[in-house]
Amino acid sequence: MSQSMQTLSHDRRQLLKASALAAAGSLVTGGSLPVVQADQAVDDLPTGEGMSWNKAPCRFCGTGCHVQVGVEDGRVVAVAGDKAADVNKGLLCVKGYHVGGILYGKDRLTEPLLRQEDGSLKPIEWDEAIKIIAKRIFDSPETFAFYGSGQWTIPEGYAAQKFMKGGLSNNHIDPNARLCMASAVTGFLGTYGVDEPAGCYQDLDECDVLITWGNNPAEMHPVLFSRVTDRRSRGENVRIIDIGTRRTRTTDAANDYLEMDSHGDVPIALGIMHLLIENGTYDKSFVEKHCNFRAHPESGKTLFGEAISEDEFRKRIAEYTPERVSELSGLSVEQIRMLGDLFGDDDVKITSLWCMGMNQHTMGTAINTLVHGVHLLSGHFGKPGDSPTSLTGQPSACGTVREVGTLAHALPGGRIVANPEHRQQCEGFWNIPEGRINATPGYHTVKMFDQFTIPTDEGGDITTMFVQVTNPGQTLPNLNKLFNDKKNLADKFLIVSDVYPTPTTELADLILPAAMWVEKNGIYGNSERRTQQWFKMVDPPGDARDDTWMTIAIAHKLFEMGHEGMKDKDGEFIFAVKDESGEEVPVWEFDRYYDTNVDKHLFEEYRQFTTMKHKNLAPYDEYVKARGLRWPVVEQEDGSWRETKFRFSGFDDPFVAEGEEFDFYHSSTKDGRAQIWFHDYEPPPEMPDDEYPMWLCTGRVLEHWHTGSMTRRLAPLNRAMPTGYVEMNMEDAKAANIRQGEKVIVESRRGSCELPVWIDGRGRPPRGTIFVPFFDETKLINNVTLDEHCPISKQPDYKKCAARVKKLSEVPS
Ligand SMILES: Nc1nc2c(c(=O)[nH]1)N[C@H]1C(S)=C(S)[C@@H](COP(=O)(O)OP(=O)(O)OC[C@H]3O[C@@H](n4cnc5c(=O)[nH]c(N)nc54)[C@H](O)[C@@H]3O)O[C@H]1N2
Ligand SMILES: Nc1nc2c(c(=O)[nH]1)N[C@H]1C(S)=C(S)[C@@H](COP(=O)(O)OP(=O)(O)OC[C@H]3O[C@@H](n4cnc5c(=O)[nH]c(N)nc54)[C@H](O)[C@@H]3O)O[C@H]1N2
Ligand code: SF4
Ligand SMILES: [Mo]
Repeated sequence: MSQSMQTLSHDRRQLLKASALAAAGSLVTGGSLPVVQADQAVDDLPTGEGMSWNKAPCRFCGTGCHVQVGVEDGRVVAVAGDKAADVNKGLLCVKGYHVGGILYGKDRLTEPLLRQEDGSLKPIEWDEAIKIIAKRIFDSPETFAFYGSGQWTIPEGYAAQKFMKGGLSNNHIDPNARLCMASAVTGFLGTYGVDEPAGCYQDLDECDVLITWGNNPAEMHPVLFSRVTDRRSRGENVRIIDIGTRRTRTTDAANDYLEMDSHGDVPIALGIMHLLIENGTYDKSFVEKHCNFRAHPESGKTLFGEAISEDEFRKRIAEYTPERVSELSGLSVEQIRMLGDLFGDDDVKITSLWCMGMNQHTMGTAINTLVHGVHLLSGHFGKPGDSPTSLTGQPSACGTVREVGTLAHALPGGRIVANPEHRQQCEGFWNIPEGRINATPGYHTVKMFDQFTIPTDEGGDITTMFVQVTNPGQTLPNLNKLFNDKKNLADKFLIVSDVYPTPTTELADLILPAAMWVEKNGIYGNSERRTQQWFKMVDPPGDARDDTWMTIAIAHKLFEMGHEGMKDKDGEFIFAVKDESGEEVPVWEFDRYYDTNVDKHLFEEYRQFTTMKHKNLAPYDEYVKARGLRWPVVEQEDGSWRETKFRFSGFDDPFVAEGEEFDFYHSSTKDGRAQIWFHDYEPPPEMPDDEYPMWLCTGRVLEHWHTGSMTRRLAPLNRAMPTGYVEMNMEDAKAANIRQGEKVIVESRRGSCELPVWIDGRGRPPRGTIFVPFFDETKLINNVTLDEHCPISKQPDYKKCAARVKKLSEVPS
């Protein structure tokens, strides 16, 4: 919590929170949409004495806007939207506008801190910290786990990946993106045989219809959403259809709002396909040439399923009549027919967007493949503006997690540990002995934390965990099961690298102060396959250091201790970096770390992995010049590098043979075709009942980034949104005699959380449903949420569980 809030008296704090809620509310009724600072776009950046400007991607969301960062006297003093950037053309949202301030919160972590037996924290030297970690790993390498992030830079994730899989022969590495993008990944793999969107943001400039499938881009990808709303202000006609479980700021901009029940997306997608077949309006020629039909075998669910015939598909989809779909989804028969007719119309270009509503879902893989299927079956695919586009949330969930493969089952460049050829290729690139990479996938996030918080003598076989750039003590689902028990387990050791104190550092045994954003070199990969590079511009505070350096320093300590895995085939350190004269640079010593560009060395090494899945990257120096490049990036005859906007489409993708219209060249059926899946609807694992009668959905707000660790330290953002709250429907509140601003308890079978009520606030949930954002570390809603997950992607469902709202007066004291 920020200093100023801690010192306020209780009463005054309540008053301030209530008035700030009201202020935030009035912004909404003003209908300003979205919050973009156009006047921040500057043509000629001021270059006063001593002031220098340089480019960087924004630290926050997966949109990947570029900012210009103004530095004076070693401090970031200004941030402006970057006009040269194709993503945002000079615009920023409120978070981007304030991003510079995240470096300067008063309570930055500045020295390593070791927890003492009495619970206090003692500052220690880096050397000691690195030794403690290396010793724990050396003593028990197989019970060590690395929990990382879609906010890792590409080199950070690559170093962690190589350290674990290429060094320790240990696959227990997984990122927070498991909670975020896992179902999108399995959806892409199941459909196209290869991950990540075919289209790009240009789809938003060219679509006639934009459908949001339960996401809220007006708040979560605001600059991207403004690309669409801006077209309207230029007189273009873009129809926005918002399918959601609650009204949001996106709804305010929509022509149609289709309110579905939780989990209603699955029957809706099935219903659209039913109508396309029934009405004969599907794209026969596209399907015949480019698609197969697919379903799970009877023996159980698998990522790639088995082939079914078109007749079989027709038979199964016949069951999803508009009437049945209406019952399952909560949409009216007319609304479902409207969607069916829309997709049956060849003359409109339709872009679908989705994010956490579809990914955080116990049918996450299924609904992802179904929405791809709707587009494939209708032929609304592969032309600018006509595209199924999954949006990514974190700034480098694509670049670092999905491409570098920092997941328990994956290897860089789309490879997997279970495939012997893939292991061999990686062992080759890394020049490590054959057989070093472990063939068994490690623990996925939920399992990893389960094993960490189960006592060792009861089978909890993860004993040391290193957490970088993520805050699981606030964001794991079901904290009482997966995190909070750590405090009673003396033999489990939690190492946390962060920039501020958080609920995770609260339980850490060793806290490492990290350098952040432009305090270090970095590379991110955004939601449209765009790889973006930046340079270090200012020094980190105190003794804070780069995350990549931490990993390399630990690896080198292990090397010194004689750990065989830290050597390559020639006995050299696996992270050896040579300068131009062939001299080894001791990059494990922090004062020598910037003698060379470690990011560039790691990136050039990593680049070799990327061609197998045709995700080719250009040399590092090309990214220094550009405001990001979308892969595949291929070298032209004249030596220049060309990016790709539309994959699989002959008119743009360099890997589609001349003259071909489409080629799904990583097809899982090896015939150049994409898969149209059938899945039967399955109800959510927990539904409201007499005891817990409300649906609880959780998510985000415009002003805050996830756990608020950075944005709650920015006064303007914190003032605009000072506290967590529970959104309630007016009628539900009336029925329970609950007043605006009143504090209530939201509880489920797993835990509870006290929150002020916001009736008909920024988001407006329908009767029987409530919504709680998770940014407020003083109000941990993840004590209440559910850890049930999709059986294929292992991504948990934070969007629905059964809960009840109690007045404080009803709670026995
Ligand atoms: N301001 C801000 N922007 C961010 C972030 C942030 O923290 N703050 N985080 C970034 C990250 S990492 C992510 S992942 C994205 C998330 O971006 P979004 O997914 O757009 O946002 P959420 O608030 O997580 O999702 C809330 C929505 O889930 C929908 N939902 C609930 N149940 C269902 C269902 O059964 N099916 C479907 N289809 N939808 C349902 C509801 O309609 C609800 O409005 O935002 C990114 N952008
Ligand atoms: N209830 C609920 N829970 C959710 C979700 C939901 O919708 N509902 N969504 C899930 C999703 S989609 C996501 S992506 C996750 C996000 O969950 P987290 O990743 O846990 O949340 P963040 O706040 O982004 O955590 C990033 C941490 O890194 C720190 N940090 C910033 N920069 C640096 C750096 O350079 N180095 C280091 N070492 N640390 C740094 C920040 O201070 C912060 O503590 O939450 C998941 N949890
Ligand atoms: S839309 Fe996302 S990337 Fe762009 S300025 Fe806002 S937070 Fe940053
Ligand atoms: Mo996310």
